[in-house]
Amino acid sequence: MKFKSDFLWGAATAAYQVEGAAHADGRGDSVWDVFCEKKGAVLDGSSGENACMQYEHVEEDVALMAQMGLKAYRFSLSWSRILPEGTGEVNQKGIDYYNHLIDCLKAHNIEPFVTLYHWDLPQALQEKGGWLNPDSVQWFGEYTKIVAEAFSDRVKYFITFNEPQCFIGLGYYGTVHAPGLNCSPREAFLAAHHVLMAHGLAVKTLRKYGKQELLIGYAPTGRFTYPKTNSKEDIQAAKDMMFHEIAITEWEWSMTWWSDPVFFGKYPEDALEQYKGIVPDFPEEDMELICQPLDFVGQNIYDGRMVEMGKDGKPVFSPEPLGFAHTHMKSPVTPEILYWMPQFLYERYGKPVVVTENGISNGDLVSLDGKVHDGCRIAYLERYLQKLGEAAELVPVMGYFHWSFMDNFEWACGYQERFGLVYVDYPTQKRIMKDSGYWYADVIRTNGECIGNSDEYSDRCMIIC
Ligand code: GCO
Repeated sequence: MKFKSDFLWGAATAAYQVEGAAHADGRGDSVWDVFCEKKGAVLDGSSGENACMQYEHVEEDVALMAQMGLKAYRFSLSWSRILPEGTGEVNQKGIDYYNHLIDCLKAHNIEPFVTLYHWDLPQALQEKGGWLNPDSVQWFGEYTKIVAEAFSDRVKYFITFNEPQCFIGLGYYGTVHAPGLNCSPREAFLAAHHVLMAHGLAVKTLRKYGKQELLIGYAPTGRFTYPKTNSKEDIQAAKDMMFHEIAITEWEWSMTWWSDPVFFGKYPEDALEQYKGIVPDFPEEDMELICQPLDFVGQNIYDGRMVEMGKDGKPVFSPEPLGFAHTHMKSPVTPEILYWMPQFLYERYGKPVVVTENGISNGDLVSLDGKVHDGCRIAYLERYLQKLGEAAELVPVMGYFHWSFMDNFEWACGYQERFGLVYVDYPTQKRIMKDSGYWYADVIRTNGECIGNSDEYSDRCMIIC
């Protein structure tokens, strides 16, 4: 058996992408509510105002998860639903909503995997400077304490931050995501540092106020690489590129800038050297706070780039062959990344690995038979999961979360990209389990044994990537 018998087969979503009910029951605005109002900010002019209305479809959605046989559901909490002003008064209706979701999941034996922060800072806190304000660390601590007290009797798994690379890289440093600040490099380093401190404080707070022994992780992303061949040189080249070169050239997208401090208590030396004079001088106590023991290495992994050892002993990217497969969103399809990344992560950080996100956007459409024959997603998943299975034979891999459980609001791309195992017809809020959802149910039921034997599905699948 490739996957352990208690392997966590899951699927993921995020609050702003699925909940809707953006102005219901006392929820305060988040930075995304405000950002979506800016003309041109979101491709189709949409927002998460209604999204999938999971707020009103909890039972139906959890029933679909149960039908799929999900062992775990990863979702995030909307901070401004719980604390409309970010700090201070708690909105009981927000707590009630998550209690209901958690209870429904538990009733179906689905493990809730709670992400504290998936990009939706309360707008009230953004107006005080957001992550640029050093107080943001304490704001996050206060929010985490409320979460621990309210939910940790039933929730065992927590993730602090989702992809800080994106909300700092695209939202602070850049303008593509909320709040779209376009700040200076020094400010971006500062905001990033506060986020890392908030992560550390959240871990401490969860451990202190948790009502049971909790399993805590973090879900960053990064620019990933894999070796062109199995040679020692190419493997080394892939690691050099990912762990060193990328942190030097693109710190905000690198893995090591965001994960080394969390696991080692220090920023990567070579990158620090590169950005000398721009990175503020951070005191040692900050680094100690950031570095709290974690129970697993969570990582969102979609794709990577192939690397080989150059003639001068320096790593180089290998060119993509013509016609290389890409998703609807134009991301490369590189299944090898789920073979190599768990090994690289385990080797560097020494903790069991959880793939906290992986999946494909596809141009899904409903066939005349009323079904969604998303053969392309099955082909993608089959290849990726086969590679994950090979990795799981070599290093500890605890779980896999498909992004996404259902189609949803894809940030600045609006509703144009469909990532779900469940199709959502937004005007009617009707859900249709896609072929990939039925296929994933088989994967879960057989604990991965059916991967590689999907003829039954490929026969009836139309490929519309
Ligand atoms: C991310 C986020 C998700 C996205 C998904 C597809 O990884 O960017 O966690 O919210 O929707 O990744 O782009």
